[in-house]
Amino acid sequence: MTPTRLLTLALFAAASSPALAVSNGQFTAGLSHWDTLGDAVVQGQTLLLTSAFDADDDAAGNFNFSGQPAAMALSADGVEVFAGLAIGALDGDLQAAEGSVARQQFSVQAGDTLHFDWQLLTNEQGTSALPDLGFAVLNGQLFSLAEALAAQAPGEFGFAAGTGWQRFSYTFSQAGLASLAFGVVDRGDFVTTSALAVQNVTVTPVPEPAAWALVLAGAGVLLMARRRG
Ligand SMILES: [Ca+2]
Ligand SMILES: [Ca+2]
Repeated sequence: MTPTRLLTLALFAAASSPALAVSNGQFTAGLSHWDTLGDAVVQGQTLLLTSAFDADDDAAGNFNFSGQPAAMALSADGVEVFAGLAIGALDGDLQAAEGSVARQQFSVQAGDTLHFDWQLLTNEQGTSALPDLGFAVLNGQLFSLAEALAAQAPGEFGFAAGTGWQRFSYTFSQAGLASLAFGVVDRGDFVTTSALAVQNVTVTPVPEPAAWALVLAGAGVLLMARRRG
């Protein structure tokens, strides 16, 4: 095998391994490969999860997008359990009431990094605003993304306010099956809807050591060949 051929093969191996771990993370196939609870829809390439039970949740109009009601929190078949949490785990100073969740399991290698872009949207505003919560859960660990009170930017999808788009990143320390969930809950009461918008769920693979060893070996052989020539 020529040094150039070896290097080409090695570069191909480094670039192509392993395959992307998350299925339909761009939501181009709607909700395919995602398990959902409550009000979940895909609009464009954005997953939208709301805390709207029905049209009566909001004086500002109907913020239920799917026709499926938000699910109860503090219930054995409710929001926390579906997300891989203990009942009550989404409570703050005020109790979680109802909301929606999307989840997926996928395989990762140690060193792989999960990314997704998110934004909390809400109609909770002003002095009576309640701390509705947007959250993510990885392998049972809760990550509080934002409370509604942090939404100071203009909203999208008809919501009064939003946090603006932000990026979540997490690097796995161990290989295995990863359980990802994200969602949103009303807290303190059942009304005045909040939503979690999610885009671009991807896992960036760590290059496999064997592949990089081949790359370096190939580069070394090329250098030696050039010196001789
Ligand atoms: Ca609600
Ligand atoms: Ca609310």
